Amino acid sequence: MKDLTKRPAWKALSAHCKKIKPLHLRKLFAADPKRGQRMTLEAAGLFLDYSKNRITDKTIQLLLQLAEESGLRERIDAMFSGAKINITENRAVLHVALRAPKGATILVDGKNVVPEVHAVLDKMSAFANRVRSGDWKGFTGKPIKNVVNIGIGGSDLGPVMAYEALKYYSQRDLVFRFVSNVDGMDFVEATQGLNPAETLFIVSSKTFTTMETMTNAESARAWLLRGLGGDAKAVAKHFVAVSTNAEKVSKFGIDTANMFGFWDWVGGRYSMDSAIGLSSMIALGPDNFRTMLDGFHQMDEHFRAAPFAKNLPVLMGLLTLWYADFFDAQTVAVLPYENYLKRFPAYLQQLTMESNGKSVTLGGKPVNYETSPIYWGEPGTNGQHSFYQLIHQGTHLIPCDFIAFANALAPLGRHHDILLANVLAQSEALAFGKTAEQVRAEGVSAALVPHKVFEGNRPSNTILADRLTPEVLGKLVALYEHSVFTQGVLWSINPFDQWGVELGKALAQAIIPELESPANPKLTHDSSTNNLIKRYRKMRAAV
Ligand code: G6Q
Repeated sequence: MKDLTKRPAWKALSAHCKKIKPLHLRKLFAADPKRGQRMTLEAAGLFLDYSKNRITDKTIQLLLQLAEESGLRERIDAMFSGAKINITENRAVLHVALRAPKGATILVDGKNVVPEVHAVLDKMSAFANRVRSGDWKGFTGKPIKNVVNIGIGGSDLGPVMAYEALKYYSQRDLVFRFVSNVDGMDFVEATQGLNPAETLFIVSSKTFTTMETMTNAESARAWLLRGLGGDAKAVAKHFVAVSTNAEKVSKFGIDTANMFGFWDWVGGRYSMDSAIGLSSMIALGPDNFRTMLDGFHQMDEHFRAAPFAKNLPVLMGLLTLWYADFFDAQTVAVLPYENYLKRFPAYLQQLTMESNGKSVTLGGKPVNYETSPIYWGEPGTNGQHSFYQLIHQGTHLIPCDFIAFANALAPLGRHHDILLANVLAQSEALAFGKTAEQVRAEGVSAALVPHKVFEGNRPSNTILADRLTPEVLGKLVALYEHSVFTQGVLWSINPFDQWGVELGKALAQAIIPELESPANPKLTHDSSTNNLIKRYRKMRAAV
């Protein structure tokens, strides 16, 4: 296959974007009164309005052509069929198998993995029900009241996001806390006020070697034993593990009967619907968890089967590439108008940037185009009183994804109409702005006119769903997962490894003894790092 920038559609897009850039959305809408109805797509219950993008039908046609020329169809089929598309780690990439219905067949190395997936789901369900009903007792015979998930990265961000997003459905007499950071205060705060006799720790770690998680798990064990009189037998009643590494789990002292497994074909950032979601399942109950999986699966099927022109994740992925590569847009803002989605942007940051923050192709050659933009965001309306100023009048072009729901989970007076009026107003303001003539017509003094002009022509997508249910959350996450996949395929990069996180980890291992050594260690770093180590050793209080 030709390099991306040599493909005919890329060349055509390079020429085409020169024609699009001077066009204002005001003109595009004026020229086509049906644009707002036409440039929409509904799939699996999610409605996407992409009309407020700086595109024409020709743009979409060329982007779709680029997808074809990039072999997207074959890559999708390869992923769904269990091919080892994570070539730098020689692994299949099968998060879609985690939500495949019972009876489906997905082969990895000739073995159908779907029955194993359902066996783990059943085991999780039985355990979740025991904790939820009070049947699972702690070491002193008391039921569990507090569930603390210990994990980091993919073993934390998904569970935290899902718990926050679906808190409305959670069992309210259970307390859920999440510890991720190796900063000891994270652990201290997460266990603040908890009774060890009523606390269950879920140690979530695919490898069971991650420094942060193991450090926190050791502190949790010490905290528990301190609280329960020191009998090591207590560990079995208060610790369960989610991991692929049975040996390490058992070494830690957790009975492997209380271990919930997953597989090397589940990437960390694609694992919230595996056993890594155990805390979510305890919070929501097995039925809600399975409904969430069904939502994921509906989007998977749409992605797999829908023609590209009607394919939600494909279209969103292509639009992201359009701005990143042809408009030099460096970021994408994700702006959910749903407070429960407050951790969704943080979750997406890992999904998007750890996946596509790459600068070499699958073949190991440096890319000569931009890859993943920076994702960021906060829920509306809060962001409107903060960083939206820059999106409206700053010098950066920031494509926005607005996410809104037609119905509140628990309607409260006029709140929801007011909330929705705001999200609609923001995309309108960004697209159409306000001209100097309009500002002057309001009687604004000449000196102030330039300050009050809104240039507009700032692109956005609006995703509208019925209400934030477990099923809809599954669809939303799968939508972004597959949009990220689409981008990765077009950029010819591997979205499923993360070698970029290794160097810092290794250097930290070398620095730890240099900070802890009682004698003055011989430092061989650069002069800045050496000096900072010396400073730290001088400044820190004796422990
Ligand atoms: C995600 C990454 C990374 C991983 C964490 C935790 O895709 O691989 O964020 O999830 O480093 O790893 P463990 O689950 O092995 O502790």
